[in-house]
Amino acid sequence: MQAAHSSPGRPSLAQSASERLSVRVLTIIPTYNEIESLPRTVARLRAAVPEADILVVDDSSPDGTGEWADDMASRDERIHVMHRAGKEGLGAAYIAGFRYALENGYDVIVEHDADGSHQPEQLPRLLKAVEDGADLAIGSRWVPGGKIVNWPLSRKLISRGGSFYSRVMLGMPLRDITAGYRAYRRRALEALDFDEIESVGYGFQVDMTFRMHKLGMKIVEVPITFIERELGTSKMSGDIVREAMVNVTRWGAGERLGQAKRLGQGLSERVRQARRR
Ligand SMILES: Nc1nc2c(ncn2[C@@H]2O[C@H](COP(=O)(O)OP(=O)(O)O)[C@@H](O)[C@H]2O)c(=O)[nH]1
Ligand SMILES: [Mg+2]
Repeated sequence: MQAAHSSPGRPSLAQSASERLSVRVLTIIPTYNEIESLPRTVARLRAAVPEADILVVDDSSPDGTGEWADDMASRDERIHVMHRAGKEGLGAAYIAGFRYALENGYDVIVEHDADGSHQPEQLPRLLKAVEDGADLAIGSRWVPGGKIVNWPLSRKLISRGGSFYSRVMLGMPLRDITAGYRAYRRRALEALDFDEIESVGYGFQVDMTFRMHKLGMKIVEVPITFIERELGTSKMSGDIVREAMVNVTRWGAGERLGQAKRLGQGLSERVRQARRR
């Protein structure tokens, strides 16, 4: 299933662009009870971006998702599976996937939900943004051209409100800070200390974005159409939203305190200099 022009294991980002630099892409799909959705997502990904490898990170789903993935992996060398002992949240699953990606020499690492919300057919847009220089490409619902299908107003308000609050508190000029459809350049993940990232759920995405921002990484938002799942159930909960809000407030306050301290130090330094004169 590999484009004829690319050397083994070194496909290009965009299928058609033989002249482009060859890179290895890993799409990480965290799963917990996604037996109804994962098969279709994997099939669509393999069709849309055949040169990208897939890593399913399953937290011992009781519904057999992990076994299904094992079966697929035994028949397709581009599919890999990581089994974790129990449900530890999306953030922990992604961090395990990131470590695997770095250890195995991938150049671009993608976050992709199993439930059909992220469309594999739009992945080339994210890869293109990385190819064009982004360290982090965010599939964004809240930039012009971005859309959400099948969300009630209440959930749209939580998403927009969460991004707005994060943007103001953390001082990041981004529209969709909680988005989960993303592509990272290898060096962006290499710059992180994964042990410091504790959050689950949306907080994990905000935490990652904020760290990228502080590291001076180039972050680009690419419009996507997000489609709410039709099968299976969401693992989103009030707790996850609350945790994200508490963390953003804490991080934002930490930033302001740091700024105030630096300002204070600068001022006292200037007073000292003035006295010396
Ligand atoms: N491995 C793992 N995957 C998870 C966990 N929680 C959620 N996921 C997966 O993360 C993706 C997004 O979760 P979802 O429930 O759809 O959250 P929502 O899109 O915010 O409603 C899906 O592929 C889930 O199966 C978890 O604790 N462990
Ligand atoms: Mg979902």
